[in-house]
Amino acid sequence: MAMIALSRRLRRTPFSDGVEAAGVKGYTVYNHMLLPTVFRSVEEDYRHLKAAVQVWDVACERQVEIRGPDAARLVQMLTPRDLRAMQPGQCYYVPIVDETGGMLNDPVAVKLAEDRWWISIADSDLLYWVKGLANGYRLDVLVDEPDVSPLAVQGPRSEDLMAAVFGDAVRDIRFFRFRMLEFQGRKLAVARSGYSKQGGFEIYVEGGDIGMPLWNALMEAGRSMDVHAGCPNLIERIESGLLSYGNDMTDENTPHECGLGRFCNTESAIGCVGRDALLRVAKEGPVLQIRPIEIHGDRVPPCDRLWPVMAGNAHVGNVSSAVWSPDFDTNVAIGMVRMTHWEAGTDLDVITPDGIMSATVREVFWN
Ligand code: THG
Repeated sequence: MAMIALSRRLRRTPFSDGVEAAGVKGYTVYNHMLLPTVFRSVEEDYRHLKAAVQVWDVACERQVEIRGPDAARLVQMLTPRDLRAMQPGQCYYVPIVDETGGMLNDPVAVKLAEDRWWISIADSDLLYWVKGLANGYRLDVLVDEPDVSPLAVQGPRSEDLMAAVFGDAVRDIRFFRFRMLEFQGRKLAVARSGYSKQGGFEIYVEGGDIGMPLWNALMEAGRSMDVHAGCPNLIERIESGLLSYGNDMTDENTPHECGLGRFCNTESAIGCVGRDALLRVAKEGPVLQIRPIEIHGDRVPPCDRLWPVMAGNAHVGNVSSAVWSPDFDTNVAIGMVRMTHWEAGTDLDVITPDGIMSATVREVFWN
């Protein structure tokens, strides 16, 4: 395929020099920023992620910062997840919905203080929706995109690597909690979280100037642990059932269709702008929903569009992400399937660019 042109609109990150030095072989664009997709090969990266430890430039997970007396009220307007019990030091995975209940984003919300929050966004321009609400409702808040760039450390040896750089305090951080830890005299939020199921941390690097010093410190400290530059891995994330906004769901889908009903407390999420719409759709239940799908036979081609899922001549869903899994020796996929055909064990056909392939709806993802 042809090259993509670099320009000011396609933003570099504070870690781009390190990513290039590590021999990045492919990128995607995410929140108008470079996101690496492959270093050695997607399969080699996958094996290494499951065995060792990787450092990921996920600066493209931009922060929408909300601060001021109305910050908590504004964040609750964004999501049907009830935030009343959330404490500073906690992170929540939160569906963000519009007034129709359509998904606008699926970020991690980080509560720094009662009046200061970061929304760590997936690939959509959520800043404008948040600014629009703040201004339309005349809220007493400031909304902007700060100079904060997440760096993820993922894999089974991530805790030992993080302890070498930040000290043993990292070992006491619980899942989806963060602590403020020091690096070169700067306090950074360090959370146990990340876009893999191999375990790991995310460092919210405040100030691009310490991006490369931190990248280099992690690479040096991890030399004996086989540390390598990595990135969110397509195979591992499909096996794990981690959704990709814009691929697996869009603003046409409700959180319930996305299988994110467990992150909704719509009845008690007073103030959520999508609350009435979601109360209506949640009563009936969704008529299509995300499912793990196994696609039998040869390895699938790259999935760069929806692949129709058929039951005979009836179109009953679409595959949105698919890839060959070396560990499970089959193609693993994520798709939306209509209620009539979403039961585990249902056999279906998927229309791929390589032809019609038989498939089976699975009970659970592959982890
Ligand atoms: N970390 C941070 N920001 C992010 C992502 C991230 N922004 C973009 C994107 N990823 C947002 N999407 C997700 C999707 C899944 C998860 C986090 C962000 C995730 N899900 C777990 C799960 O579904 O099992 C855990 C959810 C939970 O139990 O609360 O981690 O990765 N900073």
